This record gives sequence, structure tokens and C-alpha cells, in this order.
Amino acid sequence: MTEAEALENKQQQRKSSNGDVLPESATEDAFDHTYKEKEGPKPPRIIVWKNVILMTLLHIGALYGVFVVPSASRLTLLWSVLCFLISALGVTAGAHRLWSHRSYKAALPLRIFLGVANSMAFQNDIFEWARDHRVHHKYSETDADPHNAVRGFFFSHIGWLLVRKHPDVIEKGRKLELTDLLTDKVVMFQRKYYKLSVLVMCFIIPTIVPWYLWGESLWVAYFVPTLLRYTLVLNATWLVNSAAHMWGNRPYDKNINPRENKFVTFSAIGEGFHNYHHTFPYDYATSEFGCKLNLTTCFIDFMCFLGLAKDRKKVSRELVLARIQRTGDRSG
Ligand code: ST9
Ligand code: ZN
Ligand code: ZN
Repeated sequence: MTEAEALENKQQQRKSSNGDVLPESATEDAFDHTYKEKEGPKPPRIIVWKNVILMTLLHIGALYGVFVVPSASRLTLLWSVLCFLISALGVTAGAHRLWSHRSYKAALPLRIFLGVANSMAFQNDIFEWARDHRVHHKYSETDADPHNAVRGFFFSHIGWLLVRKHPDVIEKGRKLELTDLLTDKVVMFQRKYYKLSVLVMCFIIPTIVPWYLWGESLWVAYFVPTLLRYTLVLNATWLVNSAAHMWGNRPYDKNINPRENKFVTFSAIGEGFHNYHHTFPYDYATSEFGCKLNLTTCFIDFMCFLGLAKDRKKVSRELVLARIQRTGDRSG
């Protein structure tokens, strides 16, 4: 892509649904066509054994949790689903659409809820999550992408959390504009008390509530709504980085890897329309279709209805159609 095309691309991305040009911060996550991977041998892969051991134990615990499911009461199963949804929203509506992309605005009570929900998901604090995610969009499928899908399914799914980062991820991440995150009191508070908030929200509350309120055994409560639920949310999220960067169609931009993947859309409560999302990262619905198959979009719409959210950015139909004509894969 030439420099002129890159500029046109950037300007197109900066037009909101009503034709307004969005602020530069809204395009901080737009793909950087000028970045070139360094030539020569790649840096060695340094395995972080502590993470390998913890992730293995977590997944063994979750697998055991599957066998414990039949012994769980109905209320415990319902509680597990609720914990899944709360933690998922902390990631999708919180760390992703609000804090990484600034695709809508949220009032303080909603930001507090999303911050607490995000700690239940235990996926690194919001600041770290959003910084990594902005580098992912800007340097997608290169050495500077934390979960570069070119390195294969395993690496983009979980492997990237088991090894030291490529130096380019850190180098490029340090150059990002992150003032909006640094000045957000909820983000900074959550970062300051992250370990404690994870202990309480991800482990203690999901275990204690079923035991205290309806007499579930601590054993079942620990393995089902806690370990199994946590592991399912992690894997649903990771599928966006792995499966949705490999399998599915590309109606909006056939030149990029991210794809529309129905299975991921379902498991990640609306985040599998990944070809659309990488093409228009600032769209609050992360898809062309509003609430269709997209629980997170319904949630944000409902928050707007309650007056807790506003200024949802949406790409106009004309811009989407023009993009489909220009770069979409229209073969099927
Ligand atoms: C987890 C995260 O699972 C999942 C994120 C997924 C994202 C998905 C996105 C998809 C779209 C959204 C869809 C949502 C769907 C949700 C569905 C829900 C149903 N820029 O980190 P260190 C600095 S987490 C700038 O140690 P190493 C850093 O500040 C799971 N700087 O790197 C530090 O600086 P200083 C739980 C950066 O040593 C220095 O570099 N967590 C950046 O290479 C070293 O940082 C875990 O399992 C950056 N981007 O280690 C593992 N990055 O020294 C937690 C870093 O000055 N992580 N820096 O303080 C780790 O253990 C380590 O990070 C590591 C790398 C081993 C992975
Ligand atoms: Zn992606
Ligand atoms: Zn994104």
C-alpha cells in the first residue's frame, strides 16, 4: 500500500456515521502500514515456566470442573452462567469496546461496574489489556503484535502468555498515546488494587456466594463457577485472537487475516465479527448488524437507554458498502 492510500484509508476510518471526522485518538488503533519487521534472525523464544505450570494446573482444574457439573445445584449452574456473563462483559463492553477503542462513553457508575466485572475476568488489568490490544490492531500479524496469528494457532491462542514478548511489542507499545487510560480514575484504581480485586472478584465471590446463600459445597463452588467459568471466559476470548484470525470469510477487507467467525461470535458474546472489527475498530457494535448475535451491543444499547452510556460510534451504511466494494471478498 502506498503512503497516499494509507492516508486515504486513515481518513476513511476517521469518518463517523454522521460524516464527522473523529479525533485522532479514535484512530490510534488503526493499522500502521509503514511498520516493517526487522530483518535477520528472530529473537529466541524464552519460555516463562511459571505461567506454563499455572495455566496447565488451571486447565486441569477446569477439566475436573466439567465432571463436577452434574453434582452442582441448578442455582449454582445459573450462578456460573451469571459469572460468565459478568466477566465477559467486563472484557467486551469494558476493556475492549470502551477502554481500548473508546467506541462509546460511559458514566462513572457503569465504568465502576465494568472495572469490577473486568477483575472477575482476570485477564491482566484494564490498562495492560487495552495497551496490548491497541498494539494488536496497529501492528496486526507482525512481530509487534502481542499475539501475532502468523505464528500459528497455539501461539495466538495461549502461547503468547507463556513466553516473553517480542521486543517490538514493547517498543511500539511504549510509543502509543495512552493518556486517556492514564487519566481514567477507574482504570488507574483497578490497576493499583489489581491483585486484591482479582482475588475477591474472580475467586472468592464466585465460590462463597453459592456456599453461603444456598448451601452449595465449597468444592463444587470452587470448581464450577470459579475455575471452569474462568477458564471458559479465557478460552472464548483467546478464540478471537486465534480462530477468528484464521477461519471465516472476509466480506469487508480480503487483504487482512481477521475473519467473520460465527462460533467465536457466539462464545465471545458478539466479538467474532473480526473482519469487520479490524476494518472499523471504532464501531461500538464491532459488527455491521447492531444487536444481531451480539449480546455486548445489546448491553451497551440498554446502558444508553438507562442514561449510563452515550455517544456510540457507528459506521454509516454508505461507508460500509463503499468498503465492501473496494476491498471486500465478494466471492461468496
Ligand atoms: C489474558 C489476556 O488472557 C487476554 C487478552 C486477549 C485479547 C483479546 C482481544 C480480542 C478482541 C476482544 C474480544 C473479547 C472477547 C471476550 C469474550 C468473553 C467471553 N506496550 O508483560 P511483561 C512493558 S491474561 C508497552 O512482563 P514479558 C511492561 O510495562 C491471563 N510496554 O513482558 C514492562 O515494563 P516495565 C492472565 C509493554 O517479560 C515490560 O514491558 N495472565 C507492553 O515479555 C515487561 O512486561 C497471564 O496468564 C506493551 N504492549 O512477559 C500472563 N507489554 O518493566 C500475564 C509489556 O517498565 N503476563 N510492556 O514495568 C505475563 O506473565 C507476561 O506479560 C508475559 C510476557 C510472560 C506474557
Ligand atoms: Zn484481532
Ligand atoms: Zn479491538
